[in-house]
Amino acid sequence: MAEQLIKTDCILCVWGCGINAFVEDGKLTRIEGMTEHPLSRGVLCSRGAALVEYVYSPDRIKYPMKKVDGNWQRISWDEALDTISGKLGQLKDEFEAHSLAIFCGSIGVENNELAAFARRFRGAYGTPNFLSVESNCYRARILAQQLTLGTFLIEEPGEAKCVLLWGHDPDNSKLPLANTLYESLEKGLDLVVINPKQTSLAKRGTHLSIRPGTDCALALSFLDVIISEDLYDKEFVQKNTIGFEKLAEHVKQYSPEEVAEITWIPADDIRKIARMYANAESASIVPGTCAIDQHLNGLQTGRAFAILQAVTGNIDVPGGWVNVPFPRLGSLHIKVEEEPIGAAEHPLFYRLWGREAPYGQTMYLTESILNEKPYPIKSMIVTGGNPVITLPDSNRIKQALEKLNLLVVIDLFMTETAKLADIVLPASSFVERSGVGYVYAVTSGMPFMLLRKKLIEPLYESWSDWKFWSELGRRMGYSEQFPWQTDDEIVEYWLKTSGLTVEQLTEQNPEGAFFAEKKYDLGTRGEFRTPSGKIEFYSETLAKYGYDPIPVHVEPSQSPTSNPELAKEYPLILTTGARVQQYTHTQFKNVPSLRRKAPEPIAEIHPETAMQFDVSDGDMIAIKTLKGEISMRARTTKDLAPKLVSIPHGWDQANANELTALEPRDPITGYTELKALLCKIRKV
Ligand SMILES: Nc1nc2c(c(=O)[nH]1)N[C@H]1C(S)=C(S)[C@@H](COP(=O)(O)OP(=O)(O)OC[C@H]3O[C@@H](n4cnc5c(=O)[nH]c(N)nc54)[C@H](O)[C@@H]3O)O[C@H]1N2
Ligand SMILES: Nc1nc2c(c(=O)[nH]1)N[C@H]1C(S)=C(S)[C@@H](COP(=O)(O)OP(=O)(O)OC[C@H]3O[C@@H](n4cnc5c(=O)[nH]c(N)nc54)[C@H](O)[C@@H]3O)O[C@H]1N2
Ligand code: SF4
Ligand SMILES: [Mo]
Repeated sequence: MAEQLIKTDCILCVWGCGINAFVEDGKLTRIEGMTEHPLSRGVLCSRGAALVEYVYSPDRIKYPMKKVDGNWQRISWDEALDTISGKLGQLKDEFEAHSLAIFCGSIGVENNELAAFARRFRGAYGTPNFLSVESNCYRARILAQQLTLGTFLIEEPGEAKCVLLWGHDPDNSKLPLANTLYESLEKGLDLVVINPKQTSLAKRGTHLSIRPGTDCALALSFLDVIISEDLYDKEFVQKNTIGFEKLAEHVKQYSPEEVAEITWIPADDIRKIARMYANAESASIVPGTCAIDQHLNGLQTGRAFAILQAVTGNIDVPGGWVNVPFPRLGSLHIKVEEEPIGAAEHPLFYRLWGREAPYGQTMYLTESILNEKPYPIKSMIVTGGNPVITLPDSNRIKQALEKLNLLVVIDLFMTETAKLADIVLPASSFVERSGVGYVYAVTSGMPFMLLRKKLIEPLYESWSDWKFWSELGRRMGYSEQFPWQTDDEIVEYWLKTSGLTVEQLTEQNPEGAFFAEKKYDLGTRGEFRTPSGKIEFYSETLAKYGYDPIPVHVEPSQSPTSNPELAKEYPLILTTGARVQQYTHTQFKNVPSLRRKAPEPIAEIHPETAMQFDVSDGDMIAIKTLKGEISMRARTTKDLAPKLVSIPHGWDQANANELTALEPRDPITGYTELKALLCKIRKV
């Protein structure tokens, strides 16, 4: 049969770049970037380019297996589903529905056919404990904006005259954005990169080398300069905001001189950038996807960013933060009244003004499994995630998962988490099922959607996640909740309410289509979905719950300032999880073309710092925190600020999360500290 071209998208990471896929005799033969895709415009990163290699990897899990006396035994899907449903029924009788936790990894985010189905099963079974990576990723940013602006807005860097790229290295983590910024630089964009590392983009703009975990102080100092020098948008502030006087008074304590001490950024640079940002015709702060949030006061930093955008009038104007509609897809939601774990400790994380988050706070999982607080979690199903490596304090997570009465993992590969399971199930990859791709076009400012087409039949005995959840649901008596039998039926159900049809997205617009227009009218309408109807610089809601109503700088729990005693023994600052283009978290280490490009995890340090510790470029070093010690090869680079160590996450042999802890947590969101800890190093 002749080669067939199918237009679809890549979700080897969250950005959903457009691809032209070529299929011949039921096999995916090759892919190329799809030029019509508005976000990626024909470019693929190295992972996308390795898609075929990934799909046909010999390491795929090929059939369901159960663990018998520590060894894997092949079983049928029937036996697997019977065992799981039998056990879940028993545990529900004995320990109530809430004893089941479902953990959905980052793969669930762009992947409705995985996450929405897992969540539906959670509703049918009746457990509130649907947990995910959003306990440490992205949710804080949504909440910060909702608290301040009432709505989650999206930055529009492609249109902006000035961009503050804050804790973000899109060359590695979001290639489509990096490409947009390089193009804008050619057209005169004022780019400021706020990062302890001088990234490739930082070399093309102004670089502010910041001490990790002090971003809120810098944002507040920008506000001090902008307000005291009268550079703010008076008309916008007067019409649309409340609490400006209190804010103006509050930020006086963050003068550039004071904040220079905190952030290690010279006061003159703080003034210069504050002026540049405020005076720009249009400006967007583009925060890292998690780098700013994984601190003790990440939520408040997010609020400070929203306040900066509002004070300068960069709200819902081209190049500012804009209101992008989400598509209306058929809902799979089933309500569960009971609150999930973590909701009691972080009430706003779970529910704000009646708006419910989809997830509980995963950082409370080990409390529940190991200490049975507030009740025991006894069983867990993990889908699209590898929490043993990606959650903080891996050793404790591992200990908890080992104690479960039932652990089921559905994945393509035998991950460190899968190795702990009682039953492992083979998942199909996204090219073996249909889906709807929109999340990351929308969160990149484009109301754009495409049909993710099934390219090939599921390999081996693998199943799509939606099929697993549906079959398990039916087996447990939830047939009514799981009526869908085929990929086509599901996609049709989703699109029914969206304004776009399956036919349109396969025949007329296989490359995808815009489903709405941006209006840029929030500011002129002056309607913000907060209790006051205005943008809230001062938050009564936060005050009511005992949190700071206006953002304040909070030192990382381990820092030379907050804990000088500890800093004597652990004198370096450790930041974890800077992205590497070849890998998505723990994934793709087994894809040869990618592994060749990035064969091992690398710890970056400044040459002067290396010298102090008698370390040379290329040496193996041990990195030690209060929590543990791991070893990696050191690379010395003047790009990284001195006194820092920057390591990647996602490697099982040198697992960054053996160095991190589940406590302390951001009081509002429950996020943990992954980006600013104290450590020491030695040559091994
Ligand atoms: N290749 C690849 N791409 C990915 C992913 C992946 O695993 N691999 N993961 C995806 C996911 S789920 C996410 S959440 C995003 C993550 O996306 P981001 O959080 O934006 O991560 P990076 O782009 O690596 O940028 C983080 C930068 O922050 C800097 N940094 C570290 N600590 C601090 C700090 O305290 N303050 C400031 N200002 N800067 C700091 C680091 O030097 C680094 O350059 O990436 C997504 N894209
Ligand atoms: N120290 C430190 N830790 C971090 C971070 C950090 O910066 N520093 N970043 C955090 C962030 S932001 C995130 S988002 C998390 C990510 O954490 P995870 O989501 O747990 O990480 P992944 O390695 O992407 O795990 C995804 C798993 O899903 C599998 N998979 C892929 N496709 C499918 C599918 O279609 N179906 C099924 N069932 N499985 C599939 C993959 O094989 C892989 O095993 O890591 C967090 N951990
Ligand atoms: S950035 Fe790379 S891995 Fe992510 S969707 Fe695009 S091509 Fe795929
Ligand atoms: Mo993430």
